[in-house]
Amino acid sequence: MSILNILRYPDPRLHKVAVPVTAFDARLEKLVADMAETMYEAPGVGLAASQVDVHEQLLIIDVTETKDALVAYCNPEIIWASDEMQVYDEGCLSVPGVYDGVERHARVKVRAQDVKGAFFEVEADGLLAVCIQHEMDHLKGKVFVEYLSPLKRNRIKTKMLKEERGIEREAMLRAQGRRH
Ligand code: K2U
Ligand code: ZN
Repeated sequence: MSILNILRYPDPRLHKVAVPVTAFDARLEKLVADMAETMYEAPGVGLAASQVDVHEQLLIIDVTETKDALVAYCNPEIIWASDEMQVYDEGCLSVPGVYDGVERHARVKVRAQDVKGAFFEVEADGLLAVCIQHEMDHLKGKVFVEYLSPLKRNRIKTKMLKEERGIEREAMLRAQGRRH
């Protein structure tokens, strides 16, 4: 298994719309395994394929404390959503260090396919409901900061770009065997 590179906002690839999964094969199973290793190492409770620059409708989630209940959702669709909404302080592995309130449906019912292509349905509330909606946004090319005000979003974009420049400078200096 491999740790995959997670795209960082505002990378434009995060806004690509994912295409349906059509091949339920060994490649897909390895991708799920690599995404799982990447998610647990981050650490996170969810990860969308879009975040690792694979633009197929695939997401993985494990909200358990024991980290032993991974579920892969291929071609997920929300088939019911509650009128009741809830605000949750969200984060994102593509926007490290940023947390803010986002309002979403409190409960959702999702239909998806597993890695073998078999259909299943999940009724979710709480953190699972938030995570499913957050990850499905990624498959539509949407990052949670887009729910925030333009002022907050621009400040986050500036902060992330500044950090990215610092990371690239560090990498260049390491490559040259020097620091500062
Ligand atoms: O998409 C991602 O980057 C994965 C998120 C999933 C998530 C976002 C918002 C709310 C719940 C889950 C990461 O897991 S962010 C880290 C995290 C961990 C525990 C709870 C909330 C966020
Ligand atoms: Zn995210």
